[in-house]
Amino acid sequence: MRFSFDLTDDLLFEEGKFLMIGGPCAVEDAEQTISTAKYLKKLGIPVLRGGAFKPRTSPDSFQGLGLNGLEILRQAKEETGMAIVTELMDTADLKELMSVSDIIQIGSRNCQNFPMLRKVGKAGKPVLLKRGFGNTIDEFLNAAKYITREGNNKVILVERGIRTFETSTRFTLEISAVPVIQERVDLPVIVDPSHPAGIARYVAPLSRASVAVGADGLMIEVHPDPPRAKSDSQQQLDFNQFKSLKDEIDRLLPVCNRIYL
Ligand SMILES: [Mn+2]
Repeated sequence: MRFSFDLTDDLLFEEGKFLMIGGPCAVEDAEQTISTAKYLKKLGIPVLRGGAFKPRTSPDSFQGLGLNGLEILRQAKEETGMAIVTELMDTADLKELMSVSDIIQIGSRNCQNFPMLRKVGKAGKPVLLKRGFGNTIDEFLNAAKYITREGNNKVILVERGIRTFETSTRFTLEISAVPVIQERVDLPVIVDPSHPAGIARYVAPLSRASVAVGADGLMIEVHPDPPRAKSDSQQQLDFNQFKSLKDEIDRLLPVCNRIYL
């Protein structure tokens, strides 16, 4: 078996299982996050994403609710029983973040923040490491090694698109990274189709391609009212869009030898 580890007491992630993670780009308020969590839970999605600390390209953009955002995620977890993944932006927040988050996310911009990688490695909780958008596969795998070297093998690798000369999409989803990485390391590889797409209508086709190429899961941005989202509004799926995508994945998984985690 390529990998097998616990995400929580109830969630064993192992080869053959398909991990679905959904939720808003950012935690904006309790209503927005908890209504999304409840909807996803109803569809059987086990893990809720949502940024409390947001790495925004411009300092003028919405920066996230910080610790208040963590409290909203704590409430969503209590109300739905979903596991939580949220991004760590500053290791000073690690303890607070770990009190809520079952999985620690390291974002694309911190993929090569080596002191941070060592610290989350030592912390021992599962880590979701997103590929830096300017990183080769070798650089990405070396970043993962900073975590596993600390004795933490609970690492989920995320292909989320790289920067190329192409500007029609936000980033270029490097679908070939999935089989290449799976051949090189015994870690799960999931795909985030939302950030490379940049536009909601491309999220479903990229998701289908990810299932077909053999990804071990998907992480998708879902918002109750995408046009009003405070970040990444163009690419977030509304509930109905997510439901139809989920129906398509339901049909594809058996063909691709995967069952939902
Ligand atoms: Mn986002």
